[in-house]
Amino acid sequence: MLFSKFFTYTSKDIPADAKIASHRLMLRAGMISQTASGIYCWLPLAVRVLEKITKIICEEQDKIGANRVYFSTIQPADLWIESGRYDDYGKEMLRIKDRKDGDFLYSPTNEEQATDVFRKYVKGYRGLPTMLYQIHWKFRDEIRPRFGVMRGREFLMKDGYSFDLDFEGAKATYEKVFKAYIKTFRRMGLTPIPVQADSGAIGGNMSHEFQILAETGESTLYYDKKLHTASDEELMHIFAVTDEKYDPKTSPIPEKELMVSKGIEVGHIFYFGTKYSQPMNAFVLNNKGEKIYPEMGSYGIGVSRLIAAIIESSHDDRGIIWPEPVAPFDVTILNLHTNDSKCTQIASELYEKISSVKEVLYDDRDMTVGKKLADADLIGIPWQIIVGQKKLEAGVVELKNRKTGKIEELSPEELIRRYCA
Ligand code: P5A
Repeated sequence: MLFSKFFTYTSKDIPADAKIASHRLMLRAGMISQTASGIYCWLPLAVRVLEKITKIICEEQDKIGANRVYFSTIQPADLWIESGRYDDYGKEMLRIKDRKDGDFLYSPTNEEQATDVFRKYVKGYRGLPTMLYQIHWKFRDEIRPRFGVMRGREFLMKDGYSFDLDFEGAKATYEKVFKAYIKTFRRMGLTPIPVQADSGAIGGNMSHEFQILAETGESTLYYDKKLHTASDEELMHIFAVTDEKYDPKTSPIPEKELMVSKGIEVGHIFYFGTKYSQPMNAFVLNNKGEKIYPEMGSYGIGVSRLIAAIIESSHDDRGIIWPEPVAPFDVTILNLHTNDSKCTQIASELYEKISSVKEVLYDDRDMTVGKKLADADLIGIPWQIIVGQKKLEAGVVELKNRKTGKIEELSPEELIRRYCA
């Protein structure tokens, strides 16, 4: 991609209400454009990151046999009347009338719809267990949208729904998704802290939030310090709660073993039994021909919020530092002197060759050296190849690591060999 053709406009002017680093940096890097309170347009740089995150999520969901779908964003109110949630959901739900005066809503979540699709197709126990998921836009009319895409009104969520024949099956599915989520977040360069959100009535903890440590997080976490060294198997059972649930009097962990940190909730998973399958009459016949209401769970990841969480946990004074697996590009080539024919020849050649193996943003814009270097640090692509007059005279270009700031000098040929060998 040529930067001169890439719809990305960096800026220093950002509104005063952008208080946290991720909000400020997303605006400065030209990733999002606000349309209304809590509602954003996602611009090319951000879309590339959303797609990287999506790909990682889908790969891990594939491995546990979940099926990707798109539910409709608009749902008839009838579905929610059936489950009994239509009135309970309150003002957060965006309610819509169509031209025939029919009641509709914009999906804030899709438990009802998943149950509806399930009941239309699955009639017998052989169809279980099964899991449907999507990555799609949601709308919740939050009272206080804030911190940019961190708490939006329109936001992108991965939402999954599972159906099992009995509690044991549902528990096994829940544990499978739990582990897949841990892997998913780790692959994005994050350290997830699974927090017990609800000590469910039936056997063990069956609701977890996945938190990312960050000073700007909205939740306060209390957790056993063993969590940092626990295996994936142990993670689910190590004490970790949010402040709403923490009571020093009943805490199973002595204070000196406890860590207290701020966190950002990037995922939330639930087991809820037959809460929807029963009222919506989504039954299947078991192997004895008896009616069974599937045991269900739902599993959410805040995909758009994740971008903000990743930035909160990986940035410095100069800008974003993308972890390689979610970076919008693998490497950026900076042609510092576009009017110098030697610089342009070398930079173009590097671009052509390296593009065949990596995703490259070639900064071919006619701008000052200072602006180019500042933009590259702001946008945060993990590797920068800097092509400048002086260094080229000495036969080298620079390879800079955005995270460490370390610069290596290499000849263009060596660099091509390194990437393309
Ligand atoms: C689980 C999947 C649910 O909605 N139903 C389907 C369940 N859970 S949740 O906790 O309410 O949301 C899942 C994740 O979505 C993110 N999220 C948000 N992101 C940005 N702005 C918002 N207003 C917002 N609300 C929720 C969170 O990451 C949450 O964990």
